[in-house]
Amino acid sequence: MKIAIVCYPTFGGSGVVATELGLILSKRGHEVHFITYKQPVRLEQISSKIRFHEVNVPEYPLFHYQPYELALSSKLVNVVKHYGIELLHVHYAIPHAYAGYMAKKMLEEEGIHIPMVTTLHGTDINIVGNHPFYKPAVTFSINNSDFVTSVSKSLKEDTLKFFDIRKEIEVIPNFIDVSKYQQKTFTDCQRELMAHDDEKIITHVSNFRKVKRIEDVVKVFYEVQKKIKARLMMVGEGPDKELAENLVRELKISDKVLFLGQSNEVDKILCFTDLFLIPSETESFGLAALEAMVNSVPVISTNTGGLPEVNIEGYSGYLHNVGDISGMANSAVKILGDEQNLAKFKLQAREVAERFDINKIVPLYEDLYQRAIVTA
Ligand code: GMT
Repeated sequence: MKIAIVCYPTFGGSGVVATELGLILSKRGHEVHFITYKQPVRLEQISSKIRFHEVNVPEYPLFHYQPYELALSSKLVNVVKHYGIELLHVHYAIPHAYAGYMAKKMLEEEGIHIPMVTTLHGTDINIVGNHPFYKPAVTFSINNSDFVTSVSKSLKEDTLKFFDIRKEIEVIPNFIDVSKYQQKTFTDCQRELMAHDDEKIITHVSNFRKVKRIEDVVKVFYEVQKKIKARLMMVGEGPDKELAENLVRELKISDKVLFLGQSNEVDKILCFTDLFLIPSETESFGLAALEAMVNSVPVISTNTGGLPEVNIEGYSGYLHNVGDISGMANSAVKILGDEQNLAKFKLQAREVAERFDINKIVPLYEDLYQRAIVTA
């Protein structure tokens, strides 16, 4: 198949899912064209089966806001026509499905009928979509997609609850390439540069947005380090970083907390991590938790959104209500405080992650694409 993928090219989340999906589809013989404003972070290899088309938005002084959707839909029309694309897979209802719909309509004028699959990742539904201002555009974009998928059951339920949806939503969970994490080369980890042998390493990775509640990460760690020798690795950049840094100083734990910034080496950090914290307000899925688990790292998370579909209570980790600092800290101590228990949770975290192996999930997309192409 010849597939065009539209996504955000950013670190983490939907951008990573879309990029990894495109890469594996190309390895399985499909031709994949990425269309976005910047080369996606994980799209390292361009080949005859993988192309990248950059969306440029011409600057016109007349426009107060430069029209990205217009530029994207025009780019989509050109790429579909010139490369004989058979299917559009857009990640995010707005603005991508919105622009995709316009492209479809323009192509229909020329007698070209192309199906559009929209994957919902959460932020557009739970945060942006729920803002009444964007509601009509999100509803329209979903209802006018040919096929719609969501990354968790919980996100599907939320979408049906918040919007007037006439389309069937199929759940296709996010995935991880388990084969990339087969051998743990602990010697490469350089654990000793990060912590002493008798200290446990706790990690948080996110874009430090408000929804991630990174102050809760610091508060939970503060409680844990009173009982267990530990260090906290904070990986990422974002608007709430300063708040967390201030809190660390206030609590006088600066010597135990490292802010590592944005990193391309998250797997290396996870390799020496003992426990992962993700106390988010909501997560449609929680890819960061899955990335921790495939590295055999147990997870303490909140019990909102799709997190309970990824982190299994009492098995791969523990789940608590949003803001339940003492609950999360107690569970962390329960896992870290007993070496045998920690070893058991590490194995179990890995076992759960394997259920989301890319080779189990990608055929679900291929099957959907085939159905979409046949019905176009
Ligand atoms: O969580 C973020 O800030 C990034 C966001 C995105 O759009 O990339 O992540 C969303 O999509 C991911 C991939 O499907 C999910 O794993 C995240 O849970 C989801 N984030 C939220 O729902 C807050």
